[in-house]
Amino acid sequence: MANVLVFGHQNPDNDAIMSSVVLSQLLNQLEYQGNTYTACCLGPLPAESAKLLEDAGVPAPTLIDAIEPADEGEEAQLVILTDHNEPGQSVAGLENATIFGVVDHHRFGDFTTAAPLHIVALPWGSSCSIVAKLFEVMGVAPTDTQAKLLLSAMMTDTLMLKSPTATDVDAAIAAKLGEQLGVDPVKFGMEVFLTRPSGSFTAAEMVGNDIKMFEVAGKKLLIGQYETVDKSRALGMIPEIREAMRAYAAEKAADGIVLCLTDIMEEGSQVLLEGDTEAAQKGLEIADVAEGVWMPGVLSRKKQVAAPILAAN
Ligand SMILES: [Mn+2]
Repeated sequence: MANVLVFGHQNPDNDAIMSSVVLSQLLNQLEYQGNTYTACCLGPLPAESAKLLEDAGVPAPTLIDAIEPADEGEEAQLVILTDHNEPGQSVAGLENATIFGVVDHHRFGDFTTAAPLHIVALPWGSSCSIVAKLFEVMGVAPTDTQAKLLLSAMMTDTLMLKSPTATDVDAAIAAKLGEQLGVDPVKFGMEVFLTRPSGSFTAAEMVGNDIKMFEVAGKKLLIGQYETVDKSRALGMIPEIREAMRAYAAEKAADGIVLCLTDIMEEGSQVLLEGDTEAAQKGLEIADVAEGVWMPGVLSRKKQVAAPILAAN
């Protein structure tokens, strides 16, 4: 018997948090393989996650910053990665851990393991959709609290099912969870979204709030996304935002940085580029324009920003 640490990616979003929290609960309920499972996170909670967990009386996941090498004669730390699988987006010292499982809805990058492992990867709209399906697979009904936490992340990750990453399966699972809770999933999602204090975000918070590192054409490219219900405030801060992008890229030793200012209501993104973004310009077919480039319909970093950049290089 071991204690397995369960965590989502760096700069956690609501899906990274809720997938680790609720999956840990499910595995503990099942006493799965006789282990215990501890939900962890690799950064501060997003505001909506903190509020949802507090309202539900569920303890926040444990903040961890690195996995240390095992002592002589000890087994390596077991981990489950949720909502990510690429080492560059994971905990420092991941190489010191044994990956017990992955529950994810992203592409697989550089990934090898020494032993067989649990992998549940489906190209659905959120990792929490997969966790919800795992309840069904394991024959367990989610409690109302679990249903609420899962549904919240399904809605934030798919931008209320509007993102092209949302599938019919997500819509069906959301409808079922909404029925259990007696809420309309989209309305509920909007309420969750509006608990974010995004109206007061600084330029640095817009840049660092939700950002991931990718290796493209031998270079390190950061791709960030700031979701808002009104992009006008951010558009008035472009020089500051660009300065914050340069600072963030320098801090992370990235070659270039892409930031999508995504307007959920207008359904599109203003895309800003800083540093060496040749790969991004090629993939997105846009230029590095001072005020950024408006890309209508672009809501998904994964599918409409990262994927075309990776595919073109
Ligand atoms: Mn996700």
